Amino acid sequence: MGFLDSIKKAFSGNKDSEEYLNGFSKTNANLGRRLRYISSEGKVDANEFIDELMVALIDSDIGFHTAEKICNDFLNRADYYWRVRSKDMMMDLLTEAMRSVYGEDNKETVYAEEGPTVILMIGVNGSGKTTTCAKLARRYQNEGKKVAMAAADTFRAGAIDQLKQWGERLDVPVVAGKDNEDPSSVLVEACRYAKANDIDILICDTAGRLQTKKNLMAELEKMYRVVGKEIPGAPHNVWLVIDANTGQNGISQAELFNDTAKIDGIILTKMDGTAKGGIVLAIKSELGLPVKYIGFGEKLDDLKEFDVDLYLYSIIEDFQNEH
Ligand SMILES: Nc1nc2c(ncn2[C@@H]2O[C@H](COP(=O)(O)OP(=O)(O)O)[C@@H](O)[C@H]2O)c(=O)[nH]1
Ligand SMILES: [Mg+2]
Repeated sequence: MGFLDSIKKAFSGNKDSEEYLNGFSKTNANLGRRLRYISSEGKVDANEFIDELMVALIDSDIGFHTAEKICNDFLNRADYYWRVRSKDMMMDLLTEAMRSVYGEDNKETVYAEEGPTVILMIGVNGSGKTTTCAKLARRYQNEGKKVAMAAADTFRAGAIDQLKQWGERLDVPVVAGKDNEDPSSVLVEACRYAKANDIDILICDTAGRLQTKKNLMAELEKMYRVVGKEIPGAPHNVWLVIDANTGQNGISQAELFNDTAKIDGIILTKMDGTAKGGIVLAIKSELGLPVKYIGFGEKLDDLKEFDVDLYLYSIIEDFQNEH
């Protein structure tokens, strides 16, 4: 069985396959369609093929360096087969090259052995942090966990009420401070609440100010320190939320945060509105950070765990269409 067949099989058997295909439909319509065109039997020249492949990958926001890695990996694999130039074989080798450049999924979610597990959500304003807190709360609730949320974004007007409203809808307690209160003091209060109420998972929504590296570092360090004092080992998971539409700018944001403080994973939101789904590969290969979840919409259930095989198949699926 070829590589493409194996991910197609994984795709068909997965419960999230339909949401993935819908969520990545714009990327697929762009990348998958173009791959279909450039891999068609007519193309004879390897250089011409690689040039077009580079452009198609970059247009999906895979990023120059990662696109180059994929092309080189592909060429190494394709060398022997080049003369055969079967369309399916090309695609087989290309998806295998993408999978290989993605590498291994290197980080599992960490759960506290005892007491509350703390998840800290960070990221710039508008990236989707508050909405994603609610979506995560729903997921953990569905798993039978006792969940609480902390409204530690005390800077953005309306942010506290927004989280409180989600809390009411979900029937999840929200520990909130007052506007302009120090976010760290809200986190302390939330940790104490979680300990006193046997909470399994505490999800903390934080402020997302774009600021200088030095201030950002000081603010994040303080937050990590105070929760670590209240609950040993906390924050167990720090997830950076990025709006997929921001493309290469999102990668720069991730770089800034990653240089500044410990980040365990990325949550990419608003994938439903963009053709730039290649950003997943760029984040993993350029920053070494795994994508944990993908946001496919504004509703509570529109958050799916990231799965690399499902992802790869969904962004190139259109390749298989006959037109
Ligand atoms: N289409 C879509 N919209 C989203 C997604 N995630 C968040 N949003 C919307 O993006 C906007 C900003 O989200 P919010 O959670 O307030 O961002 P925050 O400032 O980082 O807390 C809101 O209108 C959300 O409904 C997603 O995955 N898809
Ligand atoms: Mg918010």
